[in-house]
Amino acid sequence: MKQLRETAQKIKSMEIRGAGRIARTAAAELRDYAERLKTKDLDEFNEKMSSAAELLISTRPTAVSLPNAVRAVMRYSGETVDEARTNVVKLADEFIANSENAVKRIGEIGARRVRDGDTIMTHCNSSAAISIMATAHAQGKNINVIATESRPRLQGHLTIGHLDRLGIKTALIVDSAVRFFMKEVDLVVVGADAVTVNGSVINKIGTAQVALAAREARKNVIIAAETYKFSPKTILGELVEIEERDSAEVIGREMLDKFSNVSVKNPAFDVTPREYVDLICTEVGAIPPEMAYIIIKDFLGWGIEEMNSGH
Ligand code: RI2
Repeated sequence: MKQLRETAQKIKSMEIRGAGRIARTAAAELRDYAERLKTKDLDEFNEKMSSAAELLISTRPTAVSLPNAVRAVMRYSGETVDEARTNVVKLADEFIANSENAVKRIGEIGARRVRDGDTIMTHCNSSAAISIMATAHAQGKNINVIATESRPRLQGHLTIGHLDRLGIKTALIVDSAVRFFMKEVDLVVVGADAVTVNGSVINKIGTAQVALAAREARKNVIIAAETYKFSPKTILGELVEIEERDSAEVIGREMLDKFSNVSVKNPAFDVTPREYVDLICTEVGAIPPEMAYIIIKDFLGWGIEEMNSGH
């Protein structure tokens, strides 16, 4: 229980972050938790697994990769605790392996859209988006990247570190300089925390502004998103909840306390309408946003009944 709580806390505090990574971490935690459960009683095992699943899902509300990963593991079955546990381990390991392969495959598919000499703008820190840039670079294409800081958590610093280690020339800019530099950009490549049934993309706050500036300058916007980033619940008309994070991420408490009439708003994500998205690169192919429904239906494999019952 202690380790489960610690993992949940690390995801909540963003010590472990990134939509794909929190999904893999949650799957691994459910596997390890099942292995630690000593009970021989199947009902008790199932109850404890369900509580663990709920705790992990509650840590961050927006990235749909998290409930999708948990759901993939919680499809386990078994007549005995041992059978159930073995199945949990299998499903978790499968999810993690598929997720890692998906990021690699997205790199291969997305790199086809990158030309030698391109300047790519990216926002925040997405392993799927970086996979595209890394693959293009490894293919010998000479690319330059413009990376935003991504206030308030400055995930852009992670991105420049990663690209630097790969030997990719990168310019770091403040978020408000996106439009200023858009004329130098050939392609925008960003990740996703969720993709809705109508092809809208939920990603780090500021992504919608980047896409808007790209549209104005007639530059293509490519989203790098594994199939488990697509949100089945949106088929039922549900909206993706936008996480609102602590004001202390934006301004220190001491500073804020000096004011009487000031509040801070800190949404972690925004919605980019599908009209601003040219292509979504998934591990099963590069699709126009209009095809999001097909991904949810055919590749996530969720039945409507299953969607109605739970997360
Ligand atoms: P990968 C991140 O969320 C960013 O919004 C990033 O674009 C997205 O997850 C996808 O990341 P946060 O955890 O799964 O920083 O592609 O809030 O790594």
